[in-house]
Amino acid sequence: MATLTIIVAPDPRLKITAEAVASVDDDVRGLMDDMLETMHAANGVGLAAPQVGVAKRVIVIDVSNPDDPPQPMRLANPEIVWESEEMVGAEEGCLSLPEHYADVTRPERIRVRYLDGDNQPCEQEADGLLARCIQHEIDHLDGTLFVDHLSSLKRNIILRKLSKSRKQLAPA
Ligand code: GNR
Ligand code: NI
Repeated sequence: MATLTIIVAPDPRLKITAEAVASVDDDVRGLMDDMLETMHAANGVGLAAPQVGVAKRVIVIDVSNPDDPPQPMRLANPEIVWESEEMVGAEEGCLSLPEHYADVTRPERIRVRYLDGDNQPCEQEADGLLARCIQHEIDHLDGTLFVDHLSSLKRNIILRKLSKSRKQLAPA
């Protein structure tokens, strides 16, 4: 197991469309475990492979309460096969947009199809934070960040602040 470096926006590696995996083999399982370790260390509830520089359709999620036992989920090639007409707004954050938060409106309930950590096809219905997190992570696989759901004004304010704070940390 290893912790990986999380890429911060703006970065072209966060804008790519990730490739489906052929199957969940030992390599993909290793990636999933490293991603879970990285996500837990960063106190996140989800992480997508492009955030650690890997252009594969792999996500991990753990929306369990920090005081309860962990409930890690490993999903490869996740696809939303149904979404509710009801939409709901809630505040989102992203480990690739540190310290920025905004309200995002998304379908309230979804059904997702995926391969689990044992390469087994699964389907699960989700609502609440889990549904929101699955949609947020699948967005990452298609090069979409939560700021892409906001007005260009709000998006550009956040991206400019991140770009500016990075230049101060590492003068080019
Ligand atoms: O840790 C995270 N919290 C979160 C809160 C609301 C909606 C989505 C998320 S996912 C985010 C971690 C992350 O950036 N995943 O890509
Ligand atoms: Ni994110």
